[in-house]
Amino acid sequence: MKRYNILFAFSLCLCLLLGCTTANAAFSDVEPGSWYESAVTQMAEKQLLTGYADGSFRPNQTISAAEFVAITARTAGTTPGQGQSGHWAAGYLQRALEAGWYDWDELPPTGEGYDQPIPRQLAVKILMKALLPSVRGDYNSESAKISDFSQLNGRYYEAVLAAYACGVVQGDASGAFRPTSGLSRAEACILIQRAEKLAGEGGNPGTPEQPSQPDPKPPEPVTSIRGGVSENGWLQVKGAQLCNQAGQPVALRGMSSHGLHWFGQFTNAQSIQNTARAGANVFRIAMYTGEGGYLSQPEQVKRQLIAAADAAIAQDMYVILDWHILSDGDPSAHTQEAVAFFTELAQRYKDSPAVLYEICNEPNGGISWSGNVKPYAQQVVNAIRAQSPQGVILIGSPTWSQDIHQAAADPVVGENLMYTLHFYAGTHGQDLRDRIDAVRAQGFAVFVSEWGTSRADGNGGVFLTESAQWLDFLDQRGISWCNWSLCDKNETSAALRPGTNPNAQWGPESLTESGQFVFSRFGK
Ligand code: IDC
Repeated sequence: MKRYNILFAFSLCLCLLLGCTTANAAFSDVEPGSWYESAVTQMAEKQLLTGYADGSFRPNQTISAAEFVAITARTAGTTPGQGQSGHWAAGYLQRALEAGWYDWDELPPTGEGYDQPIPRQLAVKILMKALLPSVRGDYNSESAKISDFSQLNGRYYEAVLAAYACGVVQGDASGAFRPTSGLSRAEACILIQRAEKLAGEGGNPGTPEQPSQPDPKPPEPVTSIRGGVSENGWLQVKGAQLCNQAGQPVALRGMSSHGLHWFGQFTNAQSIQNTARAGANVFRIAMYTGEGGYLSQPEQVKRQLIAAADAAIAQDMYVILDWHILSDGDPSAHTQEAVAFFTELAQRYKDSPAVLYEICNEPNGGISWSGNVKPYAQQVVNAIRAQSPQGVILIGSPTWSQDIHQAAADPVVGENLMYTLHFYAGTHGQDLRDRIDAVRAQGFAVFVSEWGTSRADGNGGVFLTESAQWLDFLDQRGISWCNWSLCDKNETSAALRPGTNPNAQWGPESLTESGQFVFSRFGK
């Protein structure tokens, strides 16, 4: 007994002498008094992080995506789900993906990026979504703090601006954020701890000068006219609102086809009539350009498109001709083909008030609005206008038609133009809704020409609660939409059950869970 007392007294003295605590003694390489010591120690005590088997923490090592997400998830109190790969952190990553902290393409659930360094912009997005989802930063004041703001991908603007506004991120001595570099394990701990502290305080609303910036006030509900072409005539864009010929707000709601060259059977007269009978007043024809679509077999695919458009017009529906770029993410790579195509189609349909032109489904990849999409859009708009003076034209934007704020900052010149915003209810939420409000407040019109009840990969879920929240938001603003997609593919976003007959009338048994929900929302 005596011996233990002596030992205890000895180690206590030693600890007092060295100023050590029990927890940092747990990591051989966490230096007492270092800038990160207390963050690491406290987080270890709370079991939010662990070190390595050899007793080290490796504070200077670049943190991997899996490590970052796991620590953030534990900090947020998230319990691991059922991972899709055997990776140690797959359960946390699955939960984070489901919660919409990141998109599937940023960290595919197959796991190949899990052990790679996480880029700072993605880390900040995950952190803000997980712990401080309601914080916003003012674009002008916060972007001015970031010397390399131009390096930041538009997809991360909101999260990074918010993180600067509330002080989670402070930038380095030169004011740079270095969005695509990694961050050390020590740095990550500091960021996560700062965010946790703010979250505990109820979330810091933003910069001190504008402490209580309220969320943009939802507009008064728009009473929008439904009905088809015979009732509404030529459409026109007045400010942020799509209106009918008489100038009343109008809302189009309907289905998008899947790829015309893959699931063209569901663009026939009977299928389109089935959706019209359920109350849809618009049909979108998704004509893939890549992936074996129009650019590979133009005549055949164009014939199919015209047949589908005529079938929709015969049902008194509006119809969207969609130049469906996807794997071919840069629209300006095929400007000539698009100009020729839209010139021909706009000439053909110049007297039909039913036709809307969607000129680039979803620009993506290493492209920019001002460098690629806008120059393309301006040329195609001009080509359409040479034939059709007033047909409504829908324009996509980078990041799979999410960067409408970039378009609003540098808009295409012309009348009756709308910007498309695409969302998937299992992936996208409030930040995109806020973006819609911000862009509309600037006077630009938004058309949701594609959305899904699933995750952004067309699968997962279905997310009907989130979908209903989205549709209520759109209804309230009189924003038009088309749902992805009218096909029987075995994926949750598909509206039809596998094997559905395109030549028969459909009952509820023909529709998937997604299809039943969407058809019930056309608003007959
Ligand atoms: C998906 C389809 C899927 C197909 C894939 C690639 O649902 O069956 O294999 O495209 O062609 C989009 C695109 C849309 C995608 C959809 C879901 O506009 O073509 O369809 N999505 O991933 N943008 C976001 C999601």
